[in-house]
Amino acid sequence: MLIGIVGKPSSGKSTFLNAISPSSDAKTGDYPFTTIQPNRGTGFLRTECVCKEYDVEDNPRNSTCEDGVRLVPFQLLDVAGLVPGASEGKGMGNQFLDDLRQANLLIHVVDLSGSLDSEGIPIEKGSYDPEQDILFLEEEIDQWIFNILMKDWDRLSRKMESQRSNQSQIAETLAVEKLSGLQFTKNQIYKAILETDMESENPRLWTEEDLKRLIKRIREIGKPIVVAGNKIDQPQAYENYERLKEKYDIVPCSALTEFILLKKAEKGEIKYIPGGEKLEIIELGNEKEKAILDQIEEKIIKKYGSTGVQAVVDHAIRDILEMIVAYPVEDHNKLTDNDGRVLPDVYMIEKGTSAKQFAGKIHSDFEETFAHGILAKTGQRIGADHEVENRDVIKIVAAARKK
Ligand SMILES: Nc1nc2c(ncn2[C@@H]2O[C@H](COP(=O)(O)OP(=O)(O)OP(=O)(O)O)[C@@H](O)[C@H]2O)c(=O)[nH]1
Ligand SMILES: [Mg+2]
Repeated sequence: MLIGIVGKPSSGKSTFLNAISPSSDAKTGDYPFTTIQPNRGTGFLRTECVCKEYDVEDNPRNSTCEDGVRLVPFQLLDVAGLVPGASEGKGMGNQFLDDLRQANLLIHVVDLSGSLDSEGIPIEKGSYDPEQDILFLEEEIDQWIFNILMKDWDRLSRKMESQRSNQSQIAETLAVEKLSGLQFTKNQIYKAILETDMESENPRLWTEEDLKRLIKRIREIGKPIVVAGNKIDQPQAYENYERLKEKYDIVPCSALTEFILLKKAEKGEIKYIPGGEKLEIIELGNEKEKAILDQIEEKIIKKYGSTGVQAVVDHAIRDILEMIVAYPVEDHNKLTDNDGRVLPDVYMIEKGTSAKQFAGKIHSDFEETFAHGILAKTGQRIGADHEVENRDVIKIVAAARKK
């Protein structure tokens, strides 16, 4: 799974990446376009591991387990800043968004303190309304997708007209010929077509306005945007958050604070679990340092519950993408793979995934050869359509491969 990090210059995208991905060391700076080439990273979803429930010592392979917390990795991509008019070539343009074709979701990092203009240039603190960023970024992303769809639209719409395609076939054609590279599936496109009042059944008669509404809906379904209200450590951010949270789904955060805490924990100065609700000061360093940490505790952790960075990711993966986790094993009694590793792997899957689809995630051959599954908890046999539940441990039994 890939999550893209987008936003205007200097909103804190690279800082956010560094705060969420321990292996990342992306360059950050208080001037626009610090990032030009995309930075990659790995983030982790923190889930309660099943090892405690089964009372086993696990031996993870595709993930890690720390004190009963299973860290499930996912990929992150931090790209160059986006400014209004990017789709017409302003700023760095939006060509670099092509790197985000594979993204399942976008995190929009917004400067909630309102201290940067729309192009990321520092201005008087609190003088910019962050709502503008939420609106323009959606427009630019939609325009990017629109431009991809419009390349060759004449030919494609004529083809669908001549084939007298129905809505399901239109969705199929759009998916296969245009939008699958952007991770949009036929089902998502079909849903969007049904939910959007198109002027005509015939795509060639769709107006530009129709197409824009359709794209917006496809994007909302297939590449949702989660707003990370960043820089809550700054003045005015709280007021902006209180005002905007009524209207938008925003998770308040301070990427810089999370990053500072992680570094201090690495040095052993504090005890801090990433995304944690509390920090424990071990070595005080000096009084000034202690005062900074006290401020962080008082003004951020106590006020907002955490620095919010992990909360953004949790909200994105659990609530918006509706991902759950499940553990495949070879031996459902010992919970091991063929090499005797206990609970080696865990997979993030969409809620509603069937046992057969889950099998296909583990190994593409498995979806075809799926015979049945066995639930470790009960020993119950499950069929292809059985819906996998969060934290299930499952043995997949494959039939001999069809020739
Ligand atoms: N106070 C405060 N500053 C932050 C926070 N997050 C990032 N910054 C600062 O904002 C500036 C820009 O951060 P970057 O992470 O480089 O921003 P960016 O969005 O990657 O910028 P570009 O790569 O230029 O598009 C840096 O000086 C960061 O230290 C935050 O949560 N609070
Ligand atoms: Mg950057």
